[in-house]
Amino acid sequence: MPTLPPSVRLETGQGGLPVVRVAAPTATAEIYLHGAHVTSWVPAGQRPVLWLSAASRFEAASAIRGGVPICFPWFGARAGQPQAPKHGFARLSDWELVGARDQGDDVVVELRLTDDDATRASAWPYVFEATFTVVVGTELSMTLEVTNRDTTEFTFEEALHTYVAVGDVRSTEVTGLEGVGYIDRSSGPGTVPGEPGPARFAGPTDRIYLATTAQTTVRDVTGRRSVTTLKDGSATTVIWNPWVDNARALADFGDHEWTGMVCVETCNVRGDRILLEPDQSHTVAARLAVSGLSAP
Ligand code: TA6
Repeated sequence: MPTLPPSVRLETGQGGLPVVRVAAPTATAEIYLHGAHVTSWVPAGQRPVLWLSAASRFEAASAIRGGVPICFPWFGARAGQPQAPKHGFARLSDWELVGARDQGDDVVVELRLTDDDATRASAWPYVFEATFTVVVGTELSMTLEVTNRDTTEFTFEEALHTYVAVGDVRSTEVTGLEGVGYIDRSSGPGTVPGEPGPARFAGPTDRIYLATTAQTTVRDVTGRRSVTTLKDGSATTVIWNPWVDNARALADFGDHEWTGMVCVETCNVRGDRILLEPDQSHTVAARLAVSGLSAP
């Protein structure tokens, strides 16, 4: 167990799972070791920025519903491997707490996941090291670095599957993806041409925007605030809201909770997946900032 500064405590969280509780001068946060899952970030004077389902399971066999699940080393279903867990094994794995430190008014927490017998027997059997660094402050910065420790090349997909809390998704828009083509998973596998305006939500929405490194902003009109995501090392952005029927179908998602969230995910998936030769590393990062709503 690493030595922790007074701003960081390792405690027992929901379901008896270990949780890192951070109290920085400018924000609080919670990070479960199960999945290296950031479940809460609350900058001083703000409401929680991350959405977390009241129906979430907190148990070893399940992913936490809300916060920031890490999808790795594949996204969605694993092609040809129906038994493989959706979105990879990282969000179901127990990560190691490597250390934590104060950095000015911010707090830095570092977690690590490496291959083990279970991952080597999985649909992605490679030797790897993944480090997840979270900086908690007026911004929330999350950086996932993956290193190939194997003797052969490998490819992987990844997503920081961020659930943003909003006042009402029906009056929320996401800017920054104008003109970017996307795969509309609600309607079919083909790529749809980009739209001139912001993304708005009027039904089930599950879109994979390919080849975009752009910053996005969630403009939450009802909640009267904006949440901006600046990304680095990411070529794909996914947005998701399940709407009525899909939310009902998910056991760990309250029937009426869909109005209060939208996922804006910093990813490298499908054609944007990452190839690493032995000893090479790749880093993907998302930096979230919150502000009052400015005029469009
Ligand atoms: O990122 C969008 C998505 O892949 C959707 O298709 C939707 O199913 C969502 O993730 C949640 O997946 P989960 O496995 O957590 O239920």
